[in-house]
This record gives sequence, structure tokens and C-alpha cells, in this order.
Amino acid sequence: MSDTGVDTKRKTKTVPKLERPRLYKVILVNDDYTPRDFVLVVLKAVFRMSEDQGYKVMITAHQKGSCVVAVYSRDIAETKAKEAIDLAKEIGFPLMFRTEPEE
Ligand code: TYC
Repeated sequence: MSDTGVDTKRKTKTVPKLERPRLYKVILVNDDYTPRDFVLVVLKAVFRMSEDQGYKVMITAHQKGSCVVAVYSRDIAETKAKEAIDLAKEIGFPLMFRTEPEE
């Protein structure tokens, strides 16, 4: 108690709520020009996927229009998406990856 008679001592601690940083999905988008085998090469090289995983993701994007490849922090997701797009661009394929935040 202080000498003003007012109890200034806090009785409950305020614990700041730390929000977990949002995670971002990297999404593979289908197109009509990039060869399936090349999509697989990119998925294995950039996203470290096995042949099996890569094939499933590639064929899902091919059939449904898009497929989630992986989930990362925003920085890593954007870097990997750009790396993959650039790799395809170098060879002249329009392969596209998008990133979007998870709900
Ligand atoms: N649709 C392409 C083809 O038939 C293959 C492909 C699959 C391209 C997935 C992009 O994200 C993709 N050659």
C-alpha cells in the first residue's frame, strides 16, 4: 500500500498474448504448356519432394487446377515460389506457383 492509501500493487499479471506468425501455403497452378516431367523436377529440386509425393501433387494440380505443395513462414514460402517460377522461366515454361496465408 502507498502512503496515499491507494493500493497500487497489481494483483494480476498481464501476460501479453503473442500471436503465432501466420503460415503461408505454396500452391502449384496448372497450365497447358509445362511438361509433367518438368513439374516433377521442380517439385523435387525446390520443395525436396520424393518422386511419389511430387507425382501426386503434380497430377492433382493437373486434374483439379491447383494443389497445395507445402506450408512455410511467409518469407520461405515466397522465396521458394519465386525460385520455382524462375527455374521454369529460364527454360521458357509458364509454370506458376502462388502463395496465400493459411486460415
Ligand atoms: N497440364 C500440364 C500438361 O498436361 C502438366 C502440368 C501439371 C503443368 C501441373 C502444370 O501445375 C502443373 N503438360
